[in-house]
Amino acid sequence: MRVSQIYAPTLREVPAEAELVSHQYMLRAGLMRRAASGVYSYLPLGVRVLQKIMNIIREELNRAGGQEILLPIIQPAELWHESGRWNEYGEEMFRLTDRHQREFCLGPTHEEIVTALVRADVRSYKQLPLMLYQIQNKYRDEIRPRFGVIRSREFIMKDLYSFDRDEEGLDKSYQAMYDAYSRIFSRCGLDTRPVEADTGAIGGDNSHEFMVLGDAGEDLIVYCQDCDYAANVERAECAPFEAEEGSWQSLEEIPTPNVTTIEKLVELLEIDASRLIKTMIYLADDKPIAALVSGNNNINEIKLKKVLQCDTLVLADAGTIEAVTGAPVGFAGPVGLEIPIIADYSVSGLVNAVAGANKADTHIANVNINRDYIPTKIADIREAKAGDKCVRCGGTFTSARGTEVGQVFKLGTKYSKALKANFLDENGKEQPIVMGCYGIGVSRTMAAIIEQHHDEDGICWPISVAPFHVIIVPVSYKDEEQRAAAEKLYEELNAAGIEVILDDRNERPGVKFKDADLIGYPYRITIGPKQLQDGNAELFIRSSKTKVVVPLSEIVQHIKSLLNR
Ligand code: 9G3
Repeated sequence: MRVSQIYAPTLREVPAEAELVSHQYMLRAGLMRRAASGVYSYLPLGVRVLQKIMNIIREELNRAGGQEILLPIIQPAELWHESGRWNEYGEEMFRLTDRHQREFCLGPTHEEIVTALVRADVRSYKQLPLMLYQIQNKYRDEIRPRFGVIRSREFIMKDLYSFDRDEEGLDKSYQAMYDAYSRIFSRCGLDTRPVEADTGAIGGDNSHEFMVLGDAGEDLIVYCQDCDYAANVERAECAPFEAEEGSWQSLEEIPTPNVTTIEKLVELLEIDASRLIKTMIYLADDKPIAALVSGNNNINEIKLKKVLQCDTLVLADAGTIEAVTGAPVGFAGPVGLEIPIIADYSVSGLVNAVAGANKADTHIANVNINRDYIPTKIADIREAKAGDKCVRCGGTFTSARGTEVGQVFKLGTKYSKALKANFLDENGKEQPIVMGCYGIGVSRTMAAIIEQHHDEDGICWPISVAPFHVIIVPVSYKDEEQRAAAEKLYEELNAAGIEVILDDRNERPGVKFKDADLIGYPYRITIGPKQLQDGNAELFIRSSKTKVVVPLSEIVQHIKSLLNR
């Protein structure tokens, strides 16, 4: 390939809409272009990288027993009615009708489609286990597409679905995928960390997210420095507190005019926030409940919803708070409440705590659980945070932001029951197939690799996913000797099966070097007049920015050894 021919328009300026470095470089290096908000076109260099990522994925999934299929993008609404999910996703789902007014959606995921495919043909346990995957565009109408392809409305996903006869089989499929993901991401040069995740709306009982750590990440995770526990804060378990010692004092009202926040209360009473009971009033399935957590923690609403087993959970508005507590917002407390109370472990062990008095401008001291209020339930309903004790080993949690590039789920029989995908076991008894689903954001992975492999000059591609391995840059292509030497080397590298691109433009050397650094080819061979006289060329290693002079007669062998060929 030659630079004068490839469609890879590089940009000098940083596009205004790009906040993230990977988004900036993907536009500037000519890997992709924006077609609409959250919709992108991939250019030749971008496609070459995507293909390499996809081939690494295919090699590892095929090795683990996966079979590649290709599922439809337009999906009939009937299947989503059968699974009960047609109305679950609202505006995020792209919906359309065909010429006969029949309803369809553009596939945001493929559980329904693949379960309907399998139920028609799998009838016996002898046909299980089965692992089917596709690499295909997905469509989700994000409210705020941002960060380039990291959060776009059309994106490329590899989604694999496993079909087993029982939970034991699912555990094996899940582990096989978990291990395959570790190999895929490390072969892509991506440092990922698997974390325990919440299964969310898709059901099933547990899941792991493969996270790329970085400040641009939209997810918050906590991980332990002393053991390998790591979890999305949506799911991270919190260690119970040991109950405090101390004799119970009698209740005492404290005038706290206009003290409606934890901070002001801490300042006024000169006590630590951990000694306060923060009382949050929610509507769970439209019924008021109180959730208690210590002043230095936050409620984790996903955990609270699970404890309450409710469908909807929203914070109560000021009117409801006044009606339920008899006081304006900021003075709610557990003492005297007539509604169910869920107490987090961070308050259930407190002795002589301070809480709102359910009275305007008043708090109450020396509140003790089971004397002054009886919780309906004591549970882990708080959001884990840095500094918390590790629930596994007692070590200390650290927090970090992360971006999910892969996710593995145990679905169980949620879809096979809903869509009647059954098989006959050895005794001829009808059983629902046990499923798992496993996604990798392929376009998101490309962006994540750039996030982890770049410097101030541009991208530094790992060899495994680089669009080309080597770029040859003659200082002057017009110069007869330099051109001849460059063309000869180009032929030799191609003949050696090395992916090489030749910069044959009549541009100033500086422009050619800047483009090569921006696009991030791993190796650059510069053919310059001085070194050429001695039969040498200069080899530039992009990632370490080191230069070495190599005789032209040895350079092919040198590149081969660098590529471990
Ligand atoms: C929808 C819409 C958005 C969605 C979903 C459905 C996320 C949806 C969860 C998954 C789970 C796994 C297979 C590959 C790995 C992830 N956003 N999810 O189900 F209709 Cl609009 O997609 N699916």
